[in-house]
Amino acid sequence: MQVMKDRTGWCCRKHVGGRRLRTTGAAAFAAFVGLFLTQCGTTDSGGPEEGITEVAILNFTFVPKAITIKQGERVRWTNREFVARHTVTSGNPGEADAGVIWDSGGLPPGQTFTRQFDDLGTFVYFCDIHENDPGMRDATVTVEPADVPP
Ligand SMILES: [Cu+2]
Repeated sequence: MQVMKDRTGWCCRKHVGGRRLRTTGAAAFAAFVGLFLTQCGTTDSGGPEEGITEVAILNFTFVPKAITIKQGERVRWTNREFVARHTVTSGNPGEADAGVIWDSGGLPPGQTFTRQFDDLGTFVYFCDIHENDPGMRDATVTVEPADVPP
């Protein structure tokens, strides 16, 4: 009899405790999902993305003109002109290496071109449309090993 009572009481407390735990867990999970969605939204709305370096194309110049990234990271060029189209073309204008590694083709204003750099080295590039503009040639992406401490 005594044992039965104890067992019942223990069972009830456990049951209540369990329900409370589940409620807390659900609230925590909802909060986690909310946080996750908020972070996703922030990323999608144009904030800085990890592993992507931004280069603007503005006033017939790549800005910044020389960047250094880690191996495996990406570079995203955005044409920020009002009218002019530009390209992001590897190599040097008029030389045999022009456009061999990559060539974005013509980018109208507002359009982006993204490329991942898996190979080490310094990659020179230019705009195939305005290759005689000083700001549109001799731009570089330097790729360093990912494990080099800053
Ligand atoms: Cu151009």
